[in-house]
Amino acid sequence: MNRALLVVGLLLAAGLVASTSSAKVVNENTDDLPPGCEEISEEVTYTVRGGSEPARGMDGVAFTFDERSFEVPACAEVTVTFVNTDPIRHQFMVHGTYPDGSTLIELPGEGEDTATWIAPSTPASLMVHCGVNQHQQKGMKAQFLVAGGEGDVPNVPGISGLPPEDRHDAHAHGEETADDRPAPGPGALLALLGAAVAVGLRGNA
Ligand SMILES: [Cu+2]
Repeated sequence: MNRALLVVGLLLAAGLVASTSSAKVVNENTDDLPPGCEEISEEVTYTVRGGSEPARGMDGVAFTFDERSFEVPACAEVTVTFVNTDPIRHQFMVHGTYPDGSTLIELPGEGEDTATWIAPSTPASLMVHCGVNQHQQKGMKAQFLVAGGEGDVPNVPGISGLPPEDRHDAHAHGEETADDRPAPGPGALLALLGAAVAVGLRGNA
């Protein structure tokens, strides 16, 4: 066996493990008031479950959040604890938050993490989704209606329609990617190593 190929395989395997091992929270904001907010109007908290379990029994929905429409007052401090019910990566990403444009909770597998942001001072409909490949299309979409909102965000299951493409279509088109699959265990890593070596050997032949 070619030793260089073995090293390459091991490095690939280590990288995969590292990339799937940590939760992250991006653009949390607990004290920077959006324009027009004199103070925090109210503190609201939610615990939201996301993944395949909340989608059970929903036609055409493979992944979703157990609550998909939230109504919050202007200038409210919103704290969300996101619970991932699956052994694969999911996100709770709120678009339109101040000051960075979005706030993200990402979990590589089962577990939970919490983020806080402050709602704008004027009516807005903020879109929430999971940005992992195809998850939004499979139903992982929600909305925050701030001060009554500005209408429903499109394609929120049970609120404003079904996702445009269901899981059967996605699978038929072969669109599932590495991000979609469970985090690799030892068996998957060995398979990856084997594949790397096989590719290398074929290249040498
Ligand atoms: Cu997801």
